[in-house]
Amino acid sequence: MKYLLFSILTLMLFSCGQSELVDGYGDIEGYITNGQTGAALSGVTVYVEGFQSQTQTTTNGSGYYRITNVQAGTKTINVSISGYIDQRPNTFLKKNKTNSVSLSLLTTAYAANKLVAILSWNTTVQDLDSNLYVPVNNTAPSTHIYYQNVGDINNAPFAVLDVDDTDGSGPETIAVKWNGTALSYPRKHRYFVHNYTQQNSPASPDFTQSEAQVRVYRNGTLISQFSVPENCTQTYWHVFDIESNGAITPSNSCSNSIPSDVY
Ligand SMILES: [Ca+2]
Repeated sequence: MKYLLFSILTLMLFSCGQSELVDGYGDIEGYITNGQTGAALSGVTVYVEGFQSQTQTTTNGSGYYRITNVQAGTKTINVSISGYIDQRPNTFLKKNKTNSVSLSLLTTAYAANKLVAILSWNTTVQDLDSNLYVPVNNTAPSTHIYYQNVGDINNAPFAVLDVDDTDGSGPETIAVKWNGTALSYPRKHRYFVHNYTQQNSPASPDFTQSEAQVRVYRNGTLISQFSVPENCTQTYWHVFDIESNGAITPSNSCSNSIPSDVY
């Protein structure tokens, strides 16, 4: 019994300690962009859910917003503008810090009947590159979609790189056609990211410092999101494969050699 009481008291103390971690206030700022074009979006409504009246603001002409003095802890940020799919990212807001929450929004028209992968990162790394292997023929090699071969969404390979960002932050967006039940080429596709800056200048910040994230939407619904692994110091990040029916199989592994073809 003594031991049980002691355990309960310890648990209570520990719980109090945990809640103290989120005492205090922090700020949130970020940029909201069009995921298809990379253009800044002005007039976007942004607020912290549960605190709408105190925190609601809109982005300026640069797509920038800032919300100050938000209680620290896990918060849901609500981001919306007419014509685009709303976003509600969860973020852990640190106290006494400016927390960065930048997002790219898709129009409902663009997102329809597609799988869309949006890569974003911070400004420490200038140039990350999105890559996709598409098995156009039933033999290797697959068609490789990247900045030198951007593809086409309406014709073979029915996949396209819409934005190549080279000056930090992204977004960098690849879209694949999906008819509701299958991809146009109903075989596995492979998506990975290359740290182009580090490859050409090894002393440059690596993936771990880039805070890279990939969000995957299918028909406008967020179905997966990935953060770069904490120990990813290599130059390639194999993020996921897309199965023939449009399902996502995570990989989240890093290497210094380009990921193998899907064959
Ligand atoms: Ca790039």
